[in-house]
Amino acid sequence: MRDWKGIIFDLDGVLLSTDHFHYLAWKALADRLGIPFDEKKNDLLRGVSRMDSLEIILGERSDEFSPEEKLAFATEKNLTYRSYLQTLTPEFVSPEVPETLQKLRDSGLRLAVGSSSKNTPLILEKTDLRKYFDAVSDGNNITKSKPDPEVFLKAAQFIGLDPSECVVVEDADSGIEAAKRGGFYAISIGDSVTNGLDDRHINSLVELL
Ligand code: B16
Ligand code: MG
Repeated sequence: MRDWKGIIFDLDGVLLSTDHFHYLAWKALADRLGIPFDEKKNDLLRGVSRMDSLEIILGERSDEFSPEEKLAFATEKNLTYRSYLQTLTPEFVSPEVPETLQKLRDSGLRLAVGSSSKNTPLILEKTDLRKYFDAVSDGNNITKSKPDPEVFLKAAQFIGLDPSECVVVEDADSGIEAAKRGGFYAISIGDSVTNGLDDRHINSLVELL
């Protein structure tokens, strides 16, 4: 690898996966509204903001609801999702994740989180992962969601580096596109990235070492 100075990690799908919690929370809402929703559709929501996810779920029925109703739906989903997040513990994270983060830090790299999720602070606290990062950029400090590069550009700014000096690790097409649009080297992980925009693919974070 080139002489990188920093690594920006997407949270959900990279450092841990709360996919199933998202699924259960959206499913409860979709069932109540009589809208079909399954795990395959849930996969389309990776890295997508909460309100954009809601629009994907409502689909053709989007026009039936007012902006106020949509906000209430998103809040309802988030309350269910957060009740699942309360069950998170450090053991929920694969042991190789903190081990790898510590080794990367020890090698002098600056580390940041770049996540669309407004629940990032809660997730990092419950899993005890916050201490590995020099900075966190998340859904609370951005106005434009992935595939806009804002969340990663802010992360790079927070750790005092230029995008050309940083790697982004992502599990979703929207995040890989955001990284490339921001001028970052983009590494995909898992099997959900299919847009072919990634510079490199890994199967485990250990490969970053
Ligand atoms: P919230 P990431 C993303 O996290 C999730 O992949 C996506 O499913 C979710 O809709 C989005 O965060 C917003 O999350 O409702 O908690 O603000 O992959 O960017 O870390
Ligand atoms: Mg993700």
